Amino acid sequence: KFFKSRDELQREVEERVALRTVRAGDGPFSGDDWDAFLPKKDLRELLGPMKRCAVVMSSGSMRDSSLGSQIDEHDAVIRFNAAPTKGFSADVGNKTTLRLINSQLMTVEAKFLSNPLYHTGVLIVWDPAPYSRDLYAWYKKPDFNFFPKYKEYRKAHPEQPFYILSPSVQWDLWDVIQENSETDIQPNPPSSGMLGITVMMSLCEEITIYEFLPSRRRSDLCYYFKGHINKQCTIGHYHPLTFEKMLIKRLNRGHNCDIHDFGKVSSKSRRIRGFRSESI
Ligand code: NCC
Repeated sequence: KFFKSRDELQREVEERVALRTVRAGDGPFSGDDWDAFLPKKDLRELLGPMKRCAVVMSSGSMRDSSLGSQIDEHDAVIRFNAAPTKGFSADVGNKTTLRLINSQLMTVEAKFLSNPLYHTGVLIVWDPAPYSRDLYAWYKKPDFNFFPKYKEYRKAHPEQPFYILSPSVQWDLWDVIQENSETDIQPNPPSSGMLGITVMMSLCEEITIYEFLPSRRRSDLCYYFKGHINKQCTIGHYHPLTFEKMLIKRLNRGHNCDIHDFGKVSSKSRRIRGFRSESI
């Protein structure tokens, strides 16, 4: 299994990890309020097939990268959690098309509803739901109960598209990572960064991932926007981050020197042309 070619591995990710978001009427997500709050359009319909997309990690090694203008040239940019652009655009760009956040941030961040950082682009939230992918079990006991906050946010910002990622995405992806790793990985969901890569693989023809595989700027600095030092941010602790990164290394279509110089990995989607016809 470790001798799979890049194309075989990519096909596996693309075929096994479908981009699904919670739709009104899915299991317990029914009734008037969910009907009103959950987006009607699916994500691919909303954003249309996009050509070149950038995935910008929150890594400390983005600092002093001067990658901002290169990132902004992409048709779409995804960022994670509380990663800002304001004050850091020379390194990380200005454009935010999507922001993938975890349910912990939503429940813990006091200013989540009012902080303008979250008001740009399409929001997607995910929660470390049970491996069973059982929507009823998850609904009763989410890891962080973000459901009330989600509804509040939708009421306050009805125009902003805000999706909930289906738990099948994270666990289908986890299965692929585990099956393609030499050792047992931790039974926790993939990081937001890895989930965002998979989301963009489903939406875009080409993706460029910045500072997931760290460049020569690598240090123990956790984030480009904060001073704290913690090497686990880069190698992982709760999330199977090291194994995610090994998988992404195997999917890279770019040159190794682009990883070294810019922390840059590129991938082309094989399935995107015309989008697959089945529903997501
Ligand atoms: O740290 P976090 O992620 O917000 O980072 C987003 C994604 O960027 C990649 N990354 C980040 C730092 C770094 N040095 N190297 C990297 O490769 C990772 O892919 C990461 O997913 C998360 O995945 O949701 C995480 O969220 C934080 C935290 O909850 C949020 O920032 C909200 O404040 C978690 N930290 C803690 O819980 C303390 C982190 O473990 C994972």
